[in-house]
Amino acid sequence: MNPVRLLILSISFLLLSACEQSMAASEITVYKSATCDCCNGWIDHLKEAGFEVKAINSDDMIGIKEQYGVSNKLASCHTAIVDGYVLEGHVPADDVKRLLKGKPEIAGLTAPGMPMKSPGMQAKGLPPKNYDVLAFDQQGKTSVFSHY
Ligand SMILES: [Cu+2]
Repeated sequence: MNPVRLLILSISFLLLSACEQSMAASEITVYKSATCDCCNGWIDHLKEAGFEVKAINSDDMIGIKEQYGVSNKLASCHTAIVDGYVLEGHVPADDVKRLLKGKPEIAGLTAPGMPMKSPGMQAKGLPPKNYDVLAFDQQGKTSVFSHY
């Protein structure tokens, strides 16, 4: 094989593997207060579902929620960002996957408050139950994304 052809081949291989890497699970950045236990439970749930998670402790969660357009009514404990979307509170990993696949024109998803039967709030491995995950837009308008 001539060297130029070999070079082209290896470059395209490099590009291909870089591309595959970016297609792999998106990294989720989670802002939480240092003392939040259920936040860590949710982070474990995301990791188990295959997501890369970067957790950042903050002592200004109110400021972070303001910055990302999460109103009081929609607020929970942690605020996370993935691919430009906001994830507020105990949103199940399956919903995050559906969000990233469908890429709807919304600001993000929220599970307002602290639903007792949600990942991070209840014993590991139990299915989410008795709450709604809401999609919300820039104006704070909501619709039900998932019903558990
Ligand atoms: Cu919580």
